[in-house]
Amino acid sequence: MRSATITRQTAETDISVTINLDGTGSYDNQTGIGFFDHMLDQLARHSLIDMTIRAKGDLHIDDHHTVEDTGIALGQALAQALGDKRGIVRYGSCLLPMDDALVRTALDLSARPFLIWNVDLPTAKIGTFDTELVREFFTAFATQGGITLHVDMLHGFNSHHIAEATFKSVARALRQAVETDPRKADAIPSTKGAL
Ligand SMILES: [Mn+2]
Repeated sequence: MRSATITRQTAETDISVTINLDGTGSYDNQTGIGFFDHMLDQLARHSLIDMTIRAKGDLHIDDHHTVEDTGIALGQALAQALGDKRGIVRYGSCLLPMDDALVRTALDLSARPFLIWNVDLPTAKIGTFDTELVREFFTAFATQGGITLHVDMLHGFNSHHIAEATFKSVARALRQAVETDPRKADAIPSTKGAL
């Protein structure tokens, strides 16, 4: 079973993340930020990665530390659960529509963190949630997860739909990339022999 638990404590946040890459997409995510929980639930549901997250952060300041640090812990959990990446498909992509929003993700579980983010969220807030934190989350997740992550918005005018489409699109791409390749289950998918 490819799973991992990460606990991370700082003066700003106290976070635990447990994931299972070979799951069914079950989730129990509680960060104290309603919209963010909704997004993390989408990430689990559409990647088929089981996900349990507890985050207690300094929300009296704002949501920034909690969202960023959850991204860090989730990225670390992904990297740990992948181990030496033997047998994985490695690459994934997804073109995902949600009403007005159309978002394209291409990713490589390369151990070379890189985020290309061409997503324009037209409002500063979704409810009480700062929309700029969507990018902060994926920056932290890609950096700690060792993901080359390209996310491009092709259309969209509703911030909730656009944000949700980014999480679903990344989730679907991730689902492909973490899958075990039945034709190469014993090999690390790189001509270098290491990822
Ligand atoms: Mn929604």
